[in-house]
Amino acid sequence: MSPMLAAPHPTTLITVAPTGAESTKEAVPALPTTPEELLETAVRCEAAGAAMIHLHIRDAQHRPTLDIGLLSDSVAAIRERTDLVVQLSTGGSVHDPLDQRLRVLDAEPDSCSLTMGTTNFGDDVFMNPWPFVAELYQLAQQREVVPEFELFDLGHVHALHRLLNMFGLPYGGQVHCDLVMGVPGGMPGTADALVASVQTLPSAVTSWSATGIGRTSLAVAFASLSKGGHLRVGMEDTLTLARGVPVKHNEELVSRAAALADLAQRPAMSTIEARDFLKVKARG
Ligand code: KMH
Ligand code: ZN
Repeated sequence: MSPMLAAPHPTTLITVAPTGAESTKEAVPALPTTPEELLETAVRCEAAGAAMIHLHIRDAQHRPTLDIGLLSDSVAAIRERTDLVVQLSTGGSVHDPLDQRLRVLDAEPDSCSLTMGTTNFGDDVFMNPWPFVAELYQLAQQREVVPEFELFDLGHVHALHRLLNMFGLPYGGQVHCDLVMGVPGGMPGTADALVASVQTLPSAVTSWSATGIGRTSLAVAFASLSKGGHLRVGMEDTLTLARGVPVKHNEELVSRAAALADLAQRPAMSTIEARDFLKVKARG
């Protein structure tokens, strides 16, 4: 007898990661870095089908910052103008100290990213030592913030097993992961690597998305949809729509993801559904 195929979720959670910490405004003028640009981006991406925003913010000089006042202002502004699930990056930039990254939760987001291990990151190192991961996770549980586990490598999947075994489920009881694929130093952005990761996810995982860096974006999106996963897109990860065609606005990447989700007959999830799907806390 052939094994039962689990039905994929009928809709697709689309997360937009509009800015990141790596590209400079000088090199990429279309990158949303000011509060006004971020807000406009959030509104347009929600209309195009995004239900969650993964947020890195910049200071007045367009440099990455973890300033709590600025983070709190961004969270409040996006909550006021959209119904997007607001996820703050706790990864920050490769230069951010661990104690500042822990303090991101003071800005009271709905969700926070939580990377499951140290990884080479181009010429840099993205530091996520185990004690930091464990502390951030327990802080997210206490603050009732839903983590999204960022998995850059197969070893990170193994670390997620360890974390859940040691500290139990996150706030809300759902376990949502994001495969970040194609980072130079992490796993490649291929269907084979995606399948290998998904096959070893802990049984407690209730949903996962995937994003492919740079040119791996489409291959990863197709692989994710065909394996029943969700999508993350945005200029944090991808700056071109095709070879030589720069992204002019994050909305283009979200619209393309929504079109792929439609083709897969799993249309974009609404923000209302996403809040229930991820079991984020109702905040004022
Ligand atoms: N900027 C990278 C070093 C996250 O947001 O949590 C880390 C990153 C992951 O973007
Ligand atoms: Zn990020």
